[in-house]
Amino acid sequence: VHAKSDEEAAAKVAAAYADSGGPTIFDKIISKEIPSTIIYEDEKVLAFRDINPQAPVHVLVIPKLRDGLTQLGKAEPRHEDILGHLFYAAKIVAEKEGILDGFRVVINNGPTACQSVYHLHLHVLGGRQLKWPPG
Ligand code: D5M
Repeated sequence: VHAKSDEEAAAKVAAAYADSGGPTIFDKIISKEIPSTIIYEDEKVLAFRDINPQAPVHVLVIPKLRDGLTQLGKAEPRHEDILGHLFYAAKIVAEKEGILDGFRVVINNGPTACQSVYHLHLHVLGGRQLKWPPG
């Protein structure tokens, strides 16, 4: 019961912040004000370990420039290149982490999907048998 109300409370907070376009914790990760374990980086994207891993490998891939991409649902034609770049970076991460044979890429979009950080990010998950469907 507690877990459920905690989840509901978190979803409410997330909903309030959703799409506000304000800064997020990922800005500080990009600027390296907050430390992270970086798995891959280039001029456009950063990939780092999730602080709350849901699998032995759990890496987030984010655009360094958010450019309005608080969530996938805000994507516009101008974002096509960065969206492709993010997916290719997810493949590089899977390769580096040795999970190319089985991994999952997830994007949570909006409070109903439990998105908590409003800076687009791909979750790359693997290193164990993954179940389907996810919760
Ligand atoms: O996923 C947001 C993810 O961001 C969630 O899995 C935790 C992760 N997170 C939050 N803060 C940090 C820091 N400081 N380092 C690494 N990972 C972090 P969502 O899809 O929005 O729920």
